[in-house]
Amino acid sequence: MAIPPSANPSRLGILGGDNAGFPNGRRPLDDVVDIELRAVAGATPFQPAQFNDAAHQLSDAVNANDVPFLNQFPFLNAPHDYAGASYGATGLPNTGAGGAKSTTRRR
Ligand SMILES: [Ca+2]
Repeated sequence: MAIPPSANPSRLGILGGDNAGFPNGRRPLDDVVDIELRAVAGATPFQPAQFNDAAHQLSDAVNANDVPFLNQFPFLNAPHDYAGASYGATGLPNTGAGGAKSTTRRR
């Protein structure tokens, strides 16, 4: 018997009260890092998500993609063009948001 899709999906899957999510399958919006961090620390779906213990607070502080999903197949947006990016002092590509935008392209 399949689990029906959730009308209100939670990025925390079963830990967020959404049985249609990870680990009962994996949707693109599922935050598998946060779910696994919390599960390894002892969080279970039998404790309400609002249960205020350390296991339910663990996170990698990334709660969503930085680009939206597409409305049609393949649903996942194109990856960032790191090959053509210039890099800042942090080692991350300059995106123009909050940093100096460069028009330099590597070849
Ligand atoms: Ca996360």
